[in-house]
Amino acid sequence: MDGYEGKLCGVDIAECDSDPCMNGATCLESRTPGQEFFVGYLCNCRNGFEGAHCQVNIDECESSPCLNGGHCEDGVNRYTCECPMYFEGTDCERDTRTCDLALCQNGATCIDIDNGFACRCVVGYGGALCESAINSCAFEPCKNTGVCKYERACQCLNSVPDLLAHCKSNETCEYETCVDLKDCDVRELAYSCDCLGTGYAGVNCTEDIDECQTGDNDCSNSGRCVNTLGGYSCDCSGTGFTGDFCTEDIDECDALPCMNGASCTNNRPGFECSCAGGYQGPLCETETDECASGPCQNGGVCRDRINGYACNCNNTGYTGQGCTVDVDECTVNGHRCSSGSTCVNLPGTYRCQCPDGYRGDLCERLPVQGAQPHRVLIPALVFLIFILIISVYSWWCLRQARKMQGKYNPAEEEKYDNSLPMSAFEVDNDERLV
Ligand SMILES: [Ca+2]
Ligand SMILES: [Ca+2]
Ligand SMILES: [Ca+2]
Ligand SMILES: [Ca+2]
Repeated sequence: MDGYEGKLCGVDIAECDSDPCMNGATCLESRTPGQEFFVGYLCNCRNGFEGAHCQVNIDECESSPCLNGGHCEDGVNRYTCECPMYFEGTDCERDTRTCDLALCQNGATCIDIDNGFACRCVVGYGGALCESAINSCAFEPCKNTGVCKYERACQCLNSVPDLLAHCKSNETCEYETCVDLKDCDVRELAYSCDCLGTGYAGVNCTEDIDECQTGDNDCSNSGRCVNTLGGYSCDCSGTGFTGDFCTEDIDECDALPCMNGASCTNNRPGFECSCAGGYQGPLCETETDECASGPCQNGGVCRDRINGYACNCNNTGYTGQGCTVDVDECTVNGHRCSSGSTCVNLPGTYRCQCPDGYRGDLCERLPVQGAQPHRVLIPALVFLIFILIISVYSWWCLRQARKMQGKYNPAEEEKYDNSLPMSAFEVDNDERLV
């Protein structure tokens, strides 16, 4: 165990004999193990020192006791302040400056007060001597080209003179310069933004104005308002106008929109095409189908042409531009009535008036023979007589055959051997073959 020696550690060592404590400290021996001074000894430091052996000189300057820029000099259990010019006192706390020194800067007004002087800064400056420009606009808080205007961030109210309210660069009041804290007013903002004409609103001109919603837009002639960030635009499509606000008429004729020889007239808005004959449509782009109205009558075939039509009246019986004029087939010799018949003109056709006895559309059939009946009757009578003779003869032959009363069956030889002359069978006519 420290501080003891011997076989049973029972002999206390006299540590203080070797002067372990520094800087004039008092050394105390510990005599009883486990009690007050178990280490064996203790250094009782003088004021201004610390540490186990009082080896450390305490730095009294550490708390920066010297005010107003005074230089601190550390001593033993004390400090001394070397004050700058015009400052006095232990801690340089006394300000002996007066307005005579004209220390206020940047156009500030100087006021003599009990301890020194005070500067009333002009707007835009702060600090004890108004030496710092504290224009919060320097931080550019106003966006989107909003114009920033600096306003003092703090002021003292009521009985406290305004001039005593100094603004630090961060624009909070130096409260200590106000007599009473409650009298010092800090504005939330030390600036204001003028957003006029920026298209934005809000404290910092960051909120887009929807000009289409507010109606604060100049889109004309039914141009469609389109909101954009910081402004708006006008969609002039379909209006016939152009320009930022759809106010300039488009001369559409410049682009030669009218087709097929049409003439173009610029209007405000729009334009107009005057079509050449035979064309139609807004741009005269369509060739008119003159056949569409069915101008060809009586089955005439219509053929469309430019700015007109033609009727093919072939085989209709009509003629003329619209196949409306009847063809007089009888006079133009266009009929086929047989000679001798009379042509009668009809609308779209003709007919043939046949002479007596002639028939057919064209009276082409010969006259009927009924007018000379002997030409038919005589051949018919001859024919009948012929039939009668044949019949009588046949009857006579049949009667003769029945008189024979028998039948003849030829032998096989008769059937197949034609060489046998019929004379071999010559018998009496009355003899019957069996
Ligand atoms: Ca906008
Ligand atoms: Ca136009
Ligand atoms: Ca046509
Ligand atoms: Ca006719």
